[in-house]
Amino acid sequence: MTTATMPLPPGGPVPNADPSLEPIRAKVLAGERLTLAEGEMLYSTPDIWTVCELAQLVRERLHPGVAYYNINRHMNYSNVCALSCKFCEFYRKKGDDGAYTRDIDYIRNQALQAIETGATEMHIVGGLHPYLPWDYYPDMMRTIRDAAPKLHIKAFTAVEVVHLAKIAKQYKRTDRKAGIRAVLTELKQAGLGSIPGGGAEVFDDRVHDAAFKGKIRSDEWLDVHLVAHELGLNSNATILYGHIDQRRERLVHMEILRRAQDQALARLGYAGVEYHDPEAENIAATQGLDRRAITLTGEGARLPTPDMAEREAGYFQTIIPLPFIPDGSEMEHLPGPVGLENLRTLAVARLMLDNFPHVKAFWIMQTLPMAQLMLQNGADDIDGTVVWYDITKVGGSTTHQETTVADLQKAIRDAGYEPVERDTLYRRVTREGKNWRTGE
Ligand code: V47
Repeated sequence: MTTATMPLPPGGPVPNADPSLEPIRAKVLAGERLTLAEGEMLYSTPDIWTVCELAQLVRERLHPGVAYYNINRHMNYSNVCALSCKFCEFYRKKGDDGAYTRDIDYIRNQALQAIETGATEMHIVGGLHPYLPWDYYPDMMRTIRDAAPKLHIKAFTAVEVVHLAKIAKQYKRTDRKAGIRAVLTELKQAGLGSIPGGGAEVFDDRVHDAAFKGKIRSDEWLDVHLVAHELGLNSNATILYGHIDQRRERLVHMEILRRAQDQALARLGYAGVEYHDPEAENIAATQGLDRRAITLTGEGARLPTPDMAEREAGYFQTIIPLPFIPDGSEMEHLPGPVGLENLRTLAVARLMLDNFPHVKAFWIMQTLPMAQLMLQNGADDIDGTVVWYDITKVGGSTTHQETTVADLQKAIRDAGYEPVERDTLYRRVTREGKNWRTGE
């Protein structure tokens, strides 16, 4: 039988076509919020291509024809950590082989090297160091700002910020936000520009207790981001999936994040609509989050812009789904998610997180070929040149994990998009060599 005479598979030309997704399609087209039950359908349907098509529809509406990358450099000031999370390959105990803590000269040098390559951003995270004094952290910010005033400093995951509030002796159990506000205010004055999305893992107590006991829970992670937003700092969010979590728990995580973003957008003047999802009401109530839904995915919706953050009202910019990388961790026996599960989770995140402007396929963890595929299935950003990455090493890679601008641009062009260099706040960058500016 030739291909031309072969019968079509059951259900027509789309493999596993699922007509029960049509009501979801209608809601996506109308820019309406999907319920948790609809999220479960997106995860359980065999028709993954319709899920991807819908995510792509949203992505195209928000960012037609373009995909973003940046020139950045990741730096870890120390891998010494008081915690021992089971999914983590990065942490060491003081005195262990390979434990390191960078001094201020090293940090200054990193900043100088970053601007030498034209970087616009330095992304800094580290372990919860048990002995470094509080002053080390604002000193680090000032050192970078003085050496490289234009370099945007995106630093400290929420769990680090809570740790800093403790070592700065600002942390009060009775008023957690006050301590967080005190340290973020000082760090911002010293040069901090925004907060990365790490450390969120999966907002679920069962998963927390089994895989990262000792780390802050969802309520404190949210406190840090909500306070950052109140101070006019933008932030990102992650979800670390594909270990002992279940798909339902990922959806609850997304529900909590979008409710927190509803709050940030309400502060920026966005109007919400009444939204009722009986299954989600409890989740919102336990987190004390607003009940009006603000979506950005409808036809003609206006995205928030960085000048809004400068008016003391930050917001979540990007969701970054992080597939669990087992290599070298205590949970190495688990297989980790691959291929279609990664593609589907990214598409589901694009559809459920209807008020997040951007979805990032972080090429270091997804791999560049997969990140490229994701650009056609919901993602609009693939992160940057990175240079040095110590948190995860896919398939035996080392800490030197760098890609060139040419490779990033080629991956984006081959996916059918115009590559747009952005700064951390998603402003377009115009560049001549290592000199750059934003604002056109
Ligand atoms: O906080 C740790 C996660 C995060 C593993 O904000 C792991 O733009 C997978 O947050 N497998 C760090 N994930 C990465 C991160 C990030 C990356 C790129 C951009 C941005 C941004 C944020 O990685 C950690 C933790 O949540 N992580 N171990 C692992 N084995």
